[in-house]
Amino acid sequence: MRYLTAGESHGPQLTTILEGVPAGLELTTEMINSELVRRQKGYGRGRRMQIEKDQVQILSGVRHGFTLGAPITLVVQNNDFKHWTKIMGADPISAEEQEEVKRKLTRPRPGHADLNGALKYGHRDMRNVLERSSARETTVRVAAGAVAKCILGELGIKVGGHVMEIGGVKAEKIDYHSIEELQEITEASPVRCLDKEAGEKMMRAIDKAKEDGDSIGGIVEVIVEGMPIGVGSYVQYDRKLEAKLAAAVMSINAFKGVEIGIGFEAAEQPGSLVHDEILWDEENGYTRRTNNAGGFEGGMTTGMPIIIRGVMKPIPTLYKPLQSVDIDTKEPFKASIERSDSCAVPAASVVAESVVAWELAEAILEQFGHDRMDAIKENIKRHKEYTKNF
Ligand code: EPS
Repeated sequence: MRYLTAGESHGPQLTTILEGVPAGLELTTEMINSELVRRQKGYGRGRRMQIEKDQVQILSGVRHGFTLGAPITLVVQNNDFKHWTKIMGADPISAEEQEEVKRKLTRPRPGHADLNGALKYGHRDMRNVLERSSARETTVRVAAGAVAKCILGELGIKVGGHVMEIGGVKAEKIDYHSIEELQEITEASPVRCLDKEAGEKMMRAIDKAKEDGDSIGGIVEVIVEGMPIGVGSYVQYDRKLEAKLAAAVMSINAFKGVEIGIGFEAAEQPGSLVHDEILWDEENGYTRRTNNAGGFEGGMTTGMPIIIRGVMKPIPTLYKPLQSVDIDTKEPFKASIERSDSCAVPAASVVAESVVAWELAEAILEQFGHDRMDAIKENIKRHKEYTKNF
């Protein structure tokens, strides 16, 4: 299974084509829209989110609520495009129109893709970079992730996510009994935080950043329950599922680091406290006493919950000006902007769930078959029996 996305932030629409989704998967517009809505919510977003009301159109590969096995095309219109038709149109515009448009960007924002992207592709107008590097693209990554979640859901694999930290405010570790309970609590929190008190403090931190014309980042965690044992492989570097997940999370806009299980904390502990002891019982087969490995050993799943965290840096588009250089005049300047989010960590937690779901669904299909959902279900059932009695 693979997918590509296309589309600019202020262009007409975002598109993704999903290739290799098995036939016979229940999939509706509503199932995808409910995920798009989750990404759009979240305390700290700017005015753009009031303009957009993301709704997917399924343009191929699905008929009467079930996938056909054919490529699935998903599109989401950008409502904001109506304000940008001249600036973002595909066809050439006249000199007078260019004069009218006048939105050439020559002042790179520190922390954004602007300068490196302009140098790489030779764009003197950095709008050509920012339009595609914008996190608006994550809309269709969430749409793709929604399809992956449907695949996992039919196989009894559940994905949840939450925000652990925003702008230095850390959530206390709160126990939850099931992914459903985690989802219920985080859905009710404007910052997707399990710890209500910390959530309030996070909102105040976002207010403060906004007042100061600044932005703040944070840490999100994704948890996946129900993965069969032994998905992924140790035999080749590019088949290690843990590495694929890390790459997927790192590919989210503004993400700068990933941890699995206890992650960096493993450096501080002896092996006897880090490694998860192996148990066996008739009902559950092989399990672990602890889950410090976050569901992975040797690039393969252990059958324990997958736990992966990612850190998002503060958004680089700031009201508070930072020093930069105009690429036309080479003069220094201090940039200020028209519109930005002060914090997009809650939205990023939904994106993280989506990209993790995609990688896991892809790994499942690679191991258990690509064509039909009913055959994949059978194969997994057999595999579970096999591993239990191994
Ligand atoms: C973004 C800048 C803002 C965000 C945008 C990502 O958009 P604009 O430049 O139109 O104000 O709102 O995020 C989204 C539109 C979205 O759907 O998440 C950026 O530069 O990355």
